[in-house]
Amino acid sequence: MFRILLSCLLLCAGSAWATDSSLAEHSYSYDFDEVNVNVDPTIGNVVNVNGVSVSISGWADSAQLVHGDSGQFDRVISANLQEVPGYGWAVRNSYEDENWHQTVDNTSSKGWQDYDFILFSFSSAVTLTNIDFGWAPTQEGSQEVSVAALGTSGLNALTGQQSTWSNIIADALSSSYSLTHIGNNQHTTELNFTETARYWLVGAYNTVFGSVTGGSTFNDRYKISGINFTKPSVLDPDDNSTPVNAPGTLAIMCLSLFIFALKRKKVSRLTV
Ligand SMILES: [Ca+2]
Ligand SMILES: [Ca+2]
Repeated sequence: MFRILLSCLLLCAGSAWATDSSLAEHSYSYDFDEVNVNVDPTIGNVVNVNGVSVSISGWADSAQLVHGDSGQFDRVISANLQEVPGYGWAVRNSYEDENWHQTVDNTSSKGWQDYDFILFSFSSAVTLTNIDFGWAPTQEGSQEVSVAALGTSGLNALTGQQSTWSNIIADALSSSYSLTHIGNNQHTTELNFTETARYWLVGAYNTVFGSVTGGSTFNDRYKISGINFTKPSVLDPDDNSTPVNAPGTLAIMCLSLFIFALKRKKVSRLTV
């Protein structure tokens, strides 16, 4: 009987695991209706997107490393974010004046090579799937964007403000993509990440993150108007079908089998 009970318990545990592994994904859009400028999405003016808190912060390599700087001021430090109404969000790094027509860019009228990035922080791990752009000067050359999914070490390197972009994404999944024109002042980029992360860097094309075939550097500048992301969830509320291996159903089955086994043993004793 103990064997039967043990088998039932193992069956229940195994089936519960099978149910958890069949995760569904939900897609969400964040179009900056509300914005919390912070590295920590749970602090400040918390913005909730279907149960996920999101915040944004600006970053650029516009400070000099103590040792080993290339002469292009390679150290990544925080930068200001600025909304350009009707177009999207941009970064104003420490080189740029307040009244400029701001963009997320790798261009500089002063000849510096610096890359603006926006960090998206999420309260739980998500997969970034699309980036929307409110403006991009495609007449100035092909427009590309770089993206990285940061882990804890990358986040610490970023917020420590003593690292280069190469240091920050050393352990991260990263890639670069072309922008696709979809309408007047509207561009989008579809990403192909399958992993989840709480921290996503999105910024001006930097080949350290990955190269785009036929891409062009130091001519990328745009405003970011929104992102799409997916979040894994255990149960799909839109799915009305009854799970075959529901743990509750299995628990009842196990209990029935256990009672049946108990009765059978009693009968066996009486017939001896
Ligand atoms: Ca720089
Ligand atoms: Ca380009």
